Amino acid sequence: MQCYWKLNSKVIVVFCLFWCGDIYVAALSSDTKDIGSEDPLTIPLISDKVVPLVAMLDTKTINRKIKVYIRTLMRSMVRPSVQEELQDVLKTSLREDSTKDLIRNITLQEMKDILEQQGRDELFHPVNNEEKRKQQYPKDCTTIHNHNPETTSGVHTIYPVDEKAERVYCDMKTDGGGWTVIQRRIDGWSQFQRPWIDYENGFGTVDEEYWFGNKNIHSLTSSGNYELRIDLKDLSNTKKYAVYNTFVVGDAASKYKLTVGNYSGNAGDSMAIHNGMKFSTIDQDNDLDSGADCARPYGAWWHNHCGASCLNRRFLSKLCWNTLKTYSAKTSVVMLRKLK
Ligand SMILES: [Ca+2]
Repeated sequence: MQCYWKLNSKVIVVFCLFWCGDIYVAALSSDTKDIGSEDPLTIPLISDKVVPLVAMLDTKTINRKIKVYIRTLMRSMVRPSVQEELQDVLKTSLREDSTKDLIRNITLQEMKDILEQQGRDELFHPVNNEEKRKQQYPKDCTTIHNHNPETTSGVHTIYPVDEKAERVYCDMKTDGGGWTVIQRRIDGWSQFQRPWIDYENGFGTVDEEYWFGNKNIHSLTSSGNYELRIDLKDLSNTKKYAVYNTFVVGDAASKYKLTVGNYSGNAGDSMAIHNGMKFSTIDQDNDLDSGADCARPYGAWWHNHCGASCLNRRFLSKLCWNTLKTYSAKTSVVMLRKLK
């Protein structure tokens, strides 16, 4: 092994990248495979007095540092879900009993050939093609819709937080489509009187009634500009809607604080009073009403004082949206869409 040891030089980087093919597989399967020789290395040096010197370098130290560097590099370059996919593709192409050894010893070219045969060669350059990655891991229904406007409404898989898959209902029809549904109440089938952790992570059935999860909603609305749309059916079965061109939900530390504004629609603005409020659930009273725990009678929401709007309330108590003529709503669909 030739080694020109300059810590601040790009030589090492080029070396490491060159070695990626070898290490790629090692990083996928195990950390046990050594790279290069660990024999001491002789490097000729010339001093400033033009006297030849000979230095002995302990390559074990160098190799260890390079290994750490490459592993770090690979972990930052190849996302875990891509690694899992690669392993899955390889496993389906190799005999089960010898998969482990083969994965460990397979060459870069062999792996590429297998991925190409499987039509998955895009995994080979997962972070070099951002647009492909976005299509492969759509963050929301807007991305799915933009990629293929013919996509129909229904349950799709999106990746709102990193590359963690979440099933969600996409409305590809209303006002041009591309909506990620974050809440739906239609028949009272799902229990909505739930604790903080459930509202944080989401619950329910995505093709029925559900809450998408404050973590997911925060992740989406902090990654770009989103509009919020709320579709309601009032007590006389008349459809009404409210759209907000500003909609942001803060992080867990802010108690998923709501920022909402720029209303339009025909349902009236029953959210304005909740602007700037923290989220409250039956086990976390973050509202401004010191005499009441708004989430208990009115359901989990960004309560200021109790009421005005409460679409997560017990279904039999009727959902409230007090700017409707009937004050209450029978059903609700809450969804968001990324703005251009
Ligand atoms: Ca209170």
